[in-house]
Amino acid sequence: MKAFTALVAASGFALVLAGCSGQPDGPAGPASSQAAPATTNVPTPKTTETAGETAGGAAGETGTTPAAGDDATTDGAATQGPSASDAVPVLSVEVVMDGLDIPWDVQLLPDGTPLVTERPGRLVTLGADGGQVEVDVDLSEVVADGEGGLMGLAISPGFEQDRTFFLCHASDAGGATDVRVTRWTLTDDGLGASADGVVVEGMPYTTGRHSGCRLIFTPDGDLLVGTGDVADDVNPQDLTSLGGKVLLVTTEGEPVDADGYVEGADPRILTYGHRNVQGLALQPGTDAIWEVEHGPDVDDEVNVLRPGANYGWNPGPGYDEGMPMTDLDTFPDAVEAAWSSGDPTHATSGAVFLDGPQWGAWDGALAVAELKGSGVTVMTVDGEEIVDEVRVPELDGSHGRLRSLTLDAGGALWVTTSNGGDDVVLRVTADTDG
Ligand SMILES: [Ca+2]
Repeated sequence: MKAFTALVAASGFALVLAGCSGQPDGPAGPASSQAAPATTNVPTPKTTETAGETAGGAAGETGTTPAAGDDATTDGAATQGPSASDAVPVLSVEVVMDGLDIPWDVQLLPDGTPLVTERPGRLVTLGADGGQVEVDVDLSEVVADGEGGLMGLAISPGFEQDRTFFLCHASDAGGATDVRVTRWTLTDDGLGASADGVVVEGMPYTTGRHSGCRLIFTPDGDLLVGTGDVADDVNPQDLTSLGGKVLLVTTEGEPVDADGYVEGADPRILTYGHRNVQGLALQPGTDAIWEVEHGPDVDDEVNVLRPGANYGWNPGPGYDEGMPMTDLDTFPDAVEAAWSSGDPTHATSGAVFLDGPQWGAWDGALAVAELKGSGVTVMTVDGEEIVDEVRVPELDGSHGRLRSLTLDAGGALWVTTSNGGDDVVLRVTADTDG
């Protein structure tokens, strides 16, 4: 951690995470966050056979058993201590939005209103009457194919002033298809949006496979962008390619440190050697960025990011998926994963740190969603070590494949499903009093 802190300090990338919930909202708490329904509204399980990760039939983490309820992880209750505050919480699960098609990301505006990206290229919200409505925005440049399409979403930390949000998506606006981050302005009524420029372009794209593309803000107001290797054997270790990386840029797309983090690299590259970054999460109370990526047939990874570090994926030549996720033989300095799934993979996707006393024993733990595993695993963290893991029983196989996790200002957990039809957005509240 010292080395990380030194690198962070040297780069001017000072993380101040007090009170950070991993959700880039402003301080205004949504009124709705405290108005959690008291009922345990667990809907009819939607675990029927559905499309894989992609309609295009990509393999690997795309999975052919989306509702299998992978049970490779432990299922016991965490035992952290005797006090009530250390109790494992009881969760209430509410369906907030439904009838969606691969809702890739959900983020909350400062007033608590959700914005949801659907991978085919739609942006959906809740209107003033609480009804579900598609945002009127021209997303015709979005290329939706396989795993690619409209993916990550981040709300500006200054949204109340600038009404700005950011999208990460495949695009044909530049001629050849690439993956890019674009900036948008939401109308005052929240029902429309207009384009406000390109932040990062030229992230590679091939078939849609391994397209990334997770966005989160740092507490300094800069953007972290998790990218995929697009199933190309060169990208992860190619320091001129933006594929298989985590990028750190300003909201104008400039490198936060003009000198960069990796010698000889594009200065926007914070870390490299990733396969397909699916989750990024800021750890409350520390200066650590955690990252989740898909392994091939084995070894999904959870990593703690250190600026400039190599995370060891090098599938060449010929995109050999038998190569290790962290190739220490070739790259002795590569950073080993904080957690690895082993065999089989769960197709770990979104991640967020749970934060708030209502989470009891899980307060401060890393929650990781699983596509193939069709659930959420809560990983108890001690510093940079994962010391325990437990599957969340209320979400274990209950809603099929789960994609993204976001914490709202009140500490409730928002979850998107990824079943490829009649998908939902869930809001999960915790209680340790019962
Ligand atoms: Ca690795």
